[in-house]
Amino acid sequence: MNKPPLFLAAAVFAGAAAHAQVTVDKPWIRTTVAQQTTTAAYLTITSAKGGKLVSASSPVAASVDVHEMKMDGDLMKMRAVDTLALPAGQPVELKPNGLHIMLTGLKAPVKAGDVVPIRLVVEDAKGKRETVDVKATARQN
Ligand SMILES: [Cu+2]
Repeated sequence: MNKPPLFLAAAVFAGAAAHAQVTVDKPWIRTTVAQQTTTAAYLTITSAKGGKLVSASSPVAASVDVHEMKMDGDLMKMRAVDTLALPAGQPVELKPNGLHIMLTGLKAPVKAGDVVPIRLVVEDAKGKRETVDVKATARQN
């Protein structure tokens, strides 16, 4: 009966060593104008071993979701994505007119140069979750 706990400890250690499997490049967030309570953030995310982005949050917004843009007839519409697949080693680019991180219920305007923290939760193929803290700098475009 002594072996299972030891095995578990080894698994936890391996999980800890797997951190930093996810890297984020070029995070930024779009500035808002007066009365605007939504905005979008963009970044490039890469999971070395593959996984999926399962949730996002930020202290500046009531809710944060991943959205995609899709043509609906002549209209470009956005839609929430439950999870965003991150193929192993392949950068996934979130950019204007494509995938984006949607922040709704902003508590204050986002001004140029603001640094907005966004927390991403990525799950690997084994269901192990990793938290990635991102700092997105605000700019207009
Ligand atoms: Cu959106």
